[in-house]
Amino acid sequence: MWGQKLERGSLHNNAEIEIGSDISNGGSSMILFTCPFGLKQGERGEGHVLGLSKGKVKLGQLDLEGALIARDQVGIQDFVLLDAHNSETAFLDNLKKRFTEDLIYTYIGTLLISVNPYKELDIYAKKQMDLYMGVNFFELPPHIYALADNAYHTMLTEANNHFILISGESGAGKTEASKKILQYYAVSCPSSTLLDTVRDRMLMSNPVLEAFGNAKTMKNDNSSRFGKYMDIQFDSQGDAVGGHILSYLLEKSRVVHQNHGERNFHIFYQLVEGGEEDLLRHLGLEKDTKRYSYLVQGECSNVSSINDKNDWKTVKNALSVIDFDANDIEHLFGIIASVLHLGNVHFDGDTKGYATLNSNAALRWVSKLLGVHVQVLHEALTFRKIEAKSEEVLSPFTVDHAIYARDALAKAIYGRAFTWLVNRINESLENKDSNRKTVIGLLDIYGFEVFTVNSFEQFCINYCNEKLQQLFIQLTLKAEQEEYEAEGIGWEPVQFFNNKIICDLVEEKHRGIISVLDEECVRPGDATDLTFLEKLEEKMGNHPHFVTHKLADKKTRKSLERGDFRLLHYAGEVTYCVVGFIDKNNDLLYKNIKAVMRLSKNPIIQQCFPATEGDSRRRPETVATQFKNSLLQLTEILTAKEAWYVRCLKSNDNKQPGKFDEVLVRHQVKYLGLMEHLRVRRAGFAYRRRYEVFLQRYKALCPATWPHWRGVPADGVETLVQHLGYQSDEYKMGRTKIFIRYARTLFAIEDAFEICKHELATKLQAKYKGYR
Ligand code: AD9
Ligand code: MG
Repeated sequence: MWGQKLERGSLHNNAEIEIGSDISNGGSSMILFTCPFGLKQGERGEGHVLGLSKGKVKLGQLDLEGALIARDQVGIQDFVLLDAHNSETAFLDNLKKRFTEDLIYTYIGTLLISVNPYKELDIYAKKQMDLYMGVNFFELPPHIYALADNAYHTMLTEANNHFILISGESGAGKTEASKKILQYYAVSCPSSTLLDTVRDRMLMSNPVLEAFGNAKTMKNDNSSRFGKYMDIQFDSQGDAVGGHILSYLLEKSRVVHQNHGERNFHIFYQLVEGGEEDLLRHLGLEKDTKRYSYLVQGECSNVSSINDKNDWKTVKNALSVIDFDANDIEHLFGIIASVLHLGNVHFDGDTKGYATLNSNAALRWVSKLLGVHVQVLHEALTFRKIEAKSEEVLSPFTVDHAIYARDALAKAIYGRAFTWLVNRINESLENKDSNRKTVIGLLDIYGFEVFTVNSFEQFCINYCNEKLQQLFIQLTLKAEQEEYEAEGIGWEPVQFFNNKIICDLVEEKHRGIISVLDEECVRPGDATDLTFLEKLEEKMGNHPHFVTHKLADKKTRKSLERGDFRLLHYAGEVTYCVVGFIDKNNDLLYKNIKAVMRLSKNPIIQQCFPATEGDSRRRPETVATQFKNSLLQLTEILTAKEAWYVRCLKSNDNKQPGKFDEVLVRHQVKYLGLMEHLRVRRAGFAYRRRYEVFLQRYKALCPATWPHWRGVPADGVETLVQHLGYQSDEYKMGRTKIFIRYARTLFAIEDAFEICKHELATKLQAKYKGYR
């Protein structure tokens, strides 16, 4: 029947269709058709077929009027079922086939691959959410909702914590995926009026954080410039009752500098373009982004895909849902406006080259909005306070120093206000009820990126992606294979590239790049970006993933500039320019500027610059080290949970709808380790449980194990699965666990369990009827 079109009306309820035997082997029971129940005439969609036995499909209650699309037109929806599972070309063909039909999702077992369509698809409406709710993973076509739903139901059944790791390079669709998951939970989980507030706030935290933490880059018009991990907390009934967000290293440098073709954070444009007249007047702003030095460097304030005016309204509304009152809003936007004014504070050199202010107007607005005295601020931006013996001496800044101090202040204000905002959102999402809670964590971090010039920020972002890839490898390829070995299950090891070597190169104590950088940052005297580079060359010169300009030709056959070094990352080569590494890693703010901020009358600034901060004599941790430690903590948070994966692929580099750039996608398939994952999945087992747990759950399905099994749990499980008629290739008995090869075997037993529960309940009801 495959490959041919059925006439309309030739299918009807409960008809049986012969299907290819490979489908029945793999456990998927899917048939695709153009006009399924629930879709309008002529609309194309995927429907599901219930029940599968011996190569025949029972169509259940679905109204299958319509024509079947031949299987080879839409590819295979789980790569585990792909015949040529070792062939990268077959893998790509399948992705492409599906992509061309707007089927952007494909599974490898329970891992979801998503290919960015760069166009709106009608697959995220309420009707699709309803369709996926509570349905077993492989019963419906692949979808981000299926993954979200499965994580949710597993969490409820097993009462444990989960996380969804969304990865892929910049612009691949991570943030969109994470929003879809959150929306799914918000709409699909049980509801009550009280909880609606929490739910709305969780949803509304997105536009706010995106406004303050996302920006247009050359890769993505809405690129995340911070990392975000969000726990969604559920109570034992499955209600979403609260949330908590952890944010990681915001790219603050963007506040004061943007490369050509890029923008500052969205919020600045939203405020200037969308802000109400009264508000703008109050903040001293003009309705013209070109007036502000911090907004014009990229020369692209207008972006066709972005509507700043509308987004402003969304953000204002979202802030009110998150419980910001008029005062908060006034103070928060006072800070945003003060940053814009600060950028317009310019300096001239006097005869000795010292900085003088060339106009007072901008500075007066800064001082008004931040609630600090204008003279004190003026002094802090043009003089440095040096403590000499018991005296304090004022030393004048050169113009360069003054600009440096001004920019450092702008970055500090924005960065700290962002942290304040995250904390404030967390307060509004907090659930104070101490009931038992389980969580699903959503990780959406900036993706791997390579620009023409790459700096400290790209170094941190790409290091972070190395860490996530390492986590993926550890949890899937490595742990999976080690478990088979430990359980004594016969196993042919799958070779894969382990990027631990690159993680070590960056983060190893005393020896990694971050350590070398930190050493240069504290070295008194003449440390510069170039001396840092020399130290790197000295220490890492021979490392297979590090390239200096001296060795560039030999290792990668591409030459390097003197001030550059190159890392051979898991996802490709990146050349980093060392200029700014030391400064950005130190992230110092002059003491007297901090002191001025501590006197601020703006309540948010007061919280951002607490009085206690100045007390410590200890040198604060550097930016890279703080980041490294926060990633370490994140890894610990994640490894304590059960993992689900969404691997996002970028379809092309031009943000073009429907274009599938094969070379680009092939590269991503390769470095993400998808082929290796498929190999492990195919040869491996979809499900495993400790004997005790398995027996406890399913013992009612076999008279010999119900209500109690009086022997060794492994024997009980063997008796149980024999009773259920498992074939020898369907499962393996390990040392402590049973391993089940196919998801369908598991679903069958779950279905049987549900029926059995129901029968038991009915019997019990009948038995006790007379007692009521
Ligand atoms: V970055 O690392 O933060 O720079 P992301 O987060 O991976 O990157 P994002 O989710 O922002 O990428 O997606 C980029 C753009 O692709 C979006 O703005 C959409 O225009 C487009 N996109 C991504 N996913 C989808 C989708 N499922 N449907 C339609 C999509 N468009
Ligand atoms: Mg993103």
